[in-house]
Amino acid sequence: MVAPTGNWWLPASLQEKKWVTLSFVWCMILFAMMPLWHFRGGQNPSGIRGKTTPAAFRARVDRFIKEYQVGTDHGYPLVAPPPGADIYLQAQMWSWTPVLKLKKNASYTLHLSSVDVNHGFSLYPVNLNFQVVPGYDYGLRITPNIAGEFNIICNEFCGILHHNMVGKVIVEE
Ligand SMILES: [Cu+2]
Repeated sequence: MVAPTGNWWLPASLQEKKWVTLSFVWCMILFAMMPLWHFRGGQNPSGIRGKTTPAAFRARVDRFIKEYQVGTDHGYPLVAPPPGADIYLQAQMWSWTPVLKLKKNASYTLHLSSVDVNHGFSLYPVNLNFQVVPGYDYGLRITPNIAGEFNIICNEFCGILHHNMVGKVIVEE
C-alpha cells in the first residue's frame, strides 16, 4: 500500500470544530453532574454498603425478629423496632421477611439483602426503588414521613412466582 501524497484530508471546518467543542463541553457537564447530583439531587440514597453472606444475613434477620417481634401478619413475623434501630429486611424467592412496623418521623437504618437471587425493592405507592443483591448488605437511612400501610413489591424478575413477592411496611403516627 502506498500512502496518498500531499495533504489529502480536508482540515476540519469551523462548524466541525464548533460541534466537537460543544460536544466535549456537554460531555464534561454531564460527567460533572453525576457526582454533583449524588449530593444535590435528593433522590439518590447515600447508603452504607457492606459485604455479607446469605447465611450471615439470614441469621441477622432472625436475631432482629427475635428481638423485636410483636405479633404476626398473614403468617409473617410482625416486627416493631425502636426508633433509631438498625432494621433488617430479607428478600427471598418469593417473600419479604419480616413485616416492619415503624414510627412516623423516626429514623432507622434499613438493611436490605437477598438470600438467593437478585430482587428489587419497590415501595408502593411511594416510588422508591432499590436493588437487593445477595452477598451485599445495603443499609439505607430512612425516615418514614407518611403514616399508613405500604407494600413492597419485587421489581426484579426472580422466577415463576415473582408476581407473588409482596411485603409490607406499616408506618404508625
Ligand atoms: Cu424477587
